[in-house]
Parts: sequence; C-alpha cells; structure tokens
Amino acid sequence: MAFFQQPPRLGNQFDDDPMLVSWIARFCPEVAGELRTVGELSVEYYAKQLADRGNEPVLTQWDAWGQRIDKIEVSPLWKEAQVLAARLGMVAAGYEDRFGAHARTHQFAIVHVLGPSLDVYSCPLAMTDGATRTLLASGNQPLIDRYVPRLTSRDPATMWTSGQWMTERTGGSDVSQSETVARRDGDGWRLHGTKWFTSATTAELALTLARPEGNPEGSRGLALFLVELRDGDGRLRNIEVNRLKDKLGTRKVPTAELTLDGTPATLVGALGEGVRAITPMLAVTRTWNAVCAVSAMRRGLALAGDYARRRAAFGAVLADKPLHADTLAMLEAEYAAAFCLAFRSVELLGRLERGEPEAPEAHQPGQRDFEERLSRTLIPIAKLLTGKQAVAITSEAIEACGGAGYVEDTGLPRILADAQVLPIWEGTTNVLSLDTLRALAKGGALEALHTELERSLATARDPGLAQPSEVARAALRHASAWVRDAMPEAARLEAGARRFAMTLGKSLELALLIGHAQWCLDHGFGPRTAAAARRFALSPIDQIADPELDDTRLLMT
Ligand code: MFK
Repeated sequence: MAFFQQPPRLGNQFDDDPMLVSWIARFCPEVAGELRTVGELSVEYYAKQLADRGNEPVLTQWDAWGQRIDKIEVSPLWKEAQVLAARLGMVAAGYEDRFGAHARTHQFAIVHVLGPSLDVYSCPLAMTDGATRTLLASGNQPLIDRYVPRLTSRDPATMWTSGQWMTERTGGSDVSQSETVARRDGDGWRLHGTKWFTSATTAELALTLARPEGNPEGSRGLALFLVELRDGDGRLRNIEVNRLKDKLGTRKVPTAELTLDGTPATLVGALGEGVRAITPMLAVTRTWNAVCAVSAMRRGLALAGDYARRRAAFGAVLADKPLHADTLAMLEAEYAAAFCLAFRSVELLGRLERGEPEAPEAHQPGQRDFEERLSRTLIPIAKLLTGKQAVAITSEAIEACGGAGYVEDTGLPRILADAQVLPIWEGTTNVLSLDTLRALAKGGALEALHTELERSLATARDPGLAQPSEVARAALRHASAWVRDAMPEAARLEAGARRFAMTLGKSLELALLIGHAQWCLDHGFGPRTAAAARRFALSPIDQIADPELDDTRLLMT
C-alpha cells in the first residue's frame, strides 16, 4: 500500500505547554481552568485557520454606480476572531480587577494560547489595547468616557478596535519627518496627508500623529489625534483607501495606504509632544509583540514536536533520532527562556499599571521607581530579542518538518512568514537597540537590570543551576563593562548597541529561566525547566564584541 505521511496535529495549547502551565500555577493559578478551555479553542480554530487559508482581505474601491466606497472585506476567520476576542476579553481582561496586578498575566496567557490560531488578529487587538492605555494616560476625560468602555468591552456588538497610524512615506522609524498636517476650522481639527502603512484598517478609530499648522519641524511639533473612521452611515470620513499592501506575511491583516483629505480628528493632549503622548501605546504594543513572538515559537514547536513523533525515517521516528531530538531540545530551551522574558515584562506592566509592588516586603520607598526603570528598559529588550528569536525558531520549526514545512497548503510556511513581521513593526531591532541605550541614559536602569538578574538567581539552590547562573552573571557583567567603556565614543556605542541589547536580553532570559526552574523544582513541576536552563546556557548568551569601525567602513564600500 502506498505511504501517506500523517500531518502534525495540534494538542490543547494550554495543557501541552509545560512553561505556561507552570507559570500560571506560579502567578495566577485561578485561571488554569479557563485557559484549558481556551486551549481547546486553539485546536478548533487551528482547523478553521487551515480551512480559511486561501482567503485574504479584499478592498472594493467603487460600487457599481461609480460611488467611491473603499470597503474592506476581511476573511471569515477574522470575522469570527472579532467575536471571540471580545467574548474572551483578549483586551478587556487586562483592565479587569479580578486578578489585581495579574490581570495582564491573565490577558496575555489567553493571547498566547489562542493568538496563533487567529491569523494575526492580535494586530488590531494590540493596537486597541495600546490606544486604551494611551487614552487613559492622556487624562482627557471626555475621550476616556466615550471610547475606553468600547475598547475594553466583552460584548462583540459593543467592542471597537483601534488602529495606530504612525508610518508615512517618510518612514516608520523616524516619525519626526511626518508630513500630515492638522488644520483647525470652525468644526474642529481636520487632517491632511498620507498614511503609508496603517495596519488593520477596519478598526473603528485610530490614534495618529499630525503636525498642527504653524508648529515647528521635528517630533516635538507633532501632536496626537484621535480619528473616528466612519460616520453614522458607515462611510469613511474623508479617508480614501489607496490600496492594500502586498506583504510577505500577515496577509490576513488588511494593511492599507490611506489619504486623509480633511479627516475630522480630535486632539488628544497638548498641541505638541505627540511622540511622548503616544509612548504608552508603544509600551503596550511592544509587550504584545513579545508575547506574540513567544506564541509563534510555541506554535512552531508544538507542530514540529508532534511531527517528530509521527514521522519515521532511517528506521525510527524522528523524536528518537539523537540529532533531531537535540535540535528540538535546543529550540525548546530557547522558547522557555524567551517565554520568561516576555511574561516577566507582562507582569511588570500589570504591576506598574495597578501600582502594586512585587511583594509586601518590596513595598519600600523607591520600589515603584525601580519597577519603572526596569520596565522601561525591559520592554524594548524583550521586543527586540524575542522578535529575532521568533524568526529563528519558526524557521527551524518548519525545517524540522522537511519539505512539508515549505509547502503552503500544509499551513506551516505561514508561521514563519507571519513571524517575520515581529522584528520589523513596532520598532525594528536596531531602533529598539537605540531605544535601550536611551532608556539606560535616564540613569539607574542598568542597576535595575542587575538587581533583577540577581533577584532571580538568588533563589536558585539546585547544584545543576549553578553553572548556568554564572553564565548569566558573566554576560551581564561583560555587557555593563562594555557600555561604560564605550559610552564616551558615540560611533562605537551606536555600532555595538544591538549586540549590547541582545546580551542584556539573553542574560536576563537565562536568569529568569533559572529562577523559574528552581520554582518548578520546589513546587512539583519537575526538572524540565532546569534542563531548559542548562541547555540555554550552552547557547551564545554573551554577544559583546568590538569590531574595528574601519572594517565596517571597508565592508560598506
Ligand atoms: C503582535 C503585535 C502587534 C502589533 C501591531 C502593530 C501594528 C502597527 C504597525 C505600526 O504602526 S509599526 C510603526 C510603529 N512605529 C514605531 O514603533 C516607531 C519606531 N520609532 C521609535 O520608536 C522612535 O524611537 C521614536 C519615534 C519613539 C523616536 O522619536 P523621536 O522623534 O526621536 O522622539 P524622542 O525625542 O526620542 O522621544 C520623544 C519623547 O518620548 C522623549 O521624552 P522626553 O521628551 O521626556 O525626554 C522620549 O524619552 C520619549 N520616548 C521615546 N521612546 C519612548 C519614550 N518613552 C517611553 N518609551 C519609549 N519607548
């Protein structure tokens, strides 16, 4: 009889993930039952996702009678995702009081389990969450009263999503060159300009930057505006959708180029300082990015791991082949480390938002200040490092499925294609490496990272964790010494910023993983996490190097 390979199957994405199960047992055990149910949904929606593979958003610019309509029809799965996301509180849970400072852990655990089955519906959810936080931080009470209840609703009929329009033709990183102009007329503010890369354009509202007429050049002349996209009849309000972007991945996300031609807008805060006003958005969406990066890794590994148990070659299933097992074990270790960094960032976000310190004994003067400095540095590091890890690990995961991993109708290549956006949007790796330097320049941040590392390592008593602890300590020490030395030399400092940020991130990943491994040993969750820590410590943690700047110049010619 002819041979047919069984495809990989997805199991319950809560139960099958020892990292998540133990993390939830440690930080928010009340939600384990709910997450098991969400884990079942992850299987159901994975099947729907495969069935929906061929559908993409469609833009219809004109109706049959010549009217400009610019209607975007999203995929059937996206329509279901909108309902499901509201019901499960994929944004709302982060703002609910039931679990106090762990509200964010609850929310992001749902995102982690289900997100990879929802075709990057995480994108509008991330921006909606970021817009909520930005509006709350703005103190603009009429806007908060009008929009926050909608953005954080669990009722699919009530919930609105928000976009975030920062990128223009002048670029997405250096927004200081934004060309969109805000003019005030009798009715209020109107925006004129082109937005070059607006993700999830089906949102009901968007936060955007524009330069009020007469304001100075540069980012300080920008102001933050809120746009309600449609009028009462559902028509776009002086917005034209020029086209949808033809992207490598995230193809279900209706990303568009827009022309704003007198679009009514509401000023959110002051007439300038728009970049500063939108930074709460960046902290939230970058945290989403880190969580979505680890969930992409997890999805790739879940399928590659199952495939390894089904696929036989050279006389045994792949899982029993030493080299294949070694390859997957290394990826599992890296996922475990990345998970700890992403979910530690989540925990810090929750604590800061709620004003609840780590532990009663930590309730001391300066604790909030410590958490602020730590979180300001940890978020860019977590975003930049996990984004890179997601691409590397999903690439390995599809390779672990052989040729099947490269064939579109297995659904596997999409995991890699979608992951490739993670190091790009919400700040590229280099932009965030420079942001890490900027966060450190505020003072006290490097000390906060050392405290965080030592606090996590201090719990590790198991002898098998001693050597990995030294690897983490040595890497952070080396990075700190390098940055102090390089500080006076601007070009050297900037050139090394990525290696520096990566080393900070990897040493913290390892330290957090070691801390969690000890917790698992102490609480009946077994030695698996300790094995992950030992394995991760064998990978390149310390990436500090000082290449000759002259060599860089030679290589650039
Ligand atoms: C799965 C997840 C899904 C996510 C969905 C995403 C879909 C959306 C797609 C997109 O929209 S992608 C486009 C996203 N664009 C970016 O992320 C922008 C990348 N560029 C940067 O991050 C730049 O560093 C930045 C624009 C912030 C720099 O701007 P400027 O003009 O150089 O401003 P400046 O002077 O550095 O900072 C202005 C103020 O903001 C300063 O405050 P002070 O005036 O008080 O000193 C900064 O300290 C502060 N600031 C800057 N970055 C900050 C920050 N504060 C807190 N956190 C930060 N990250």
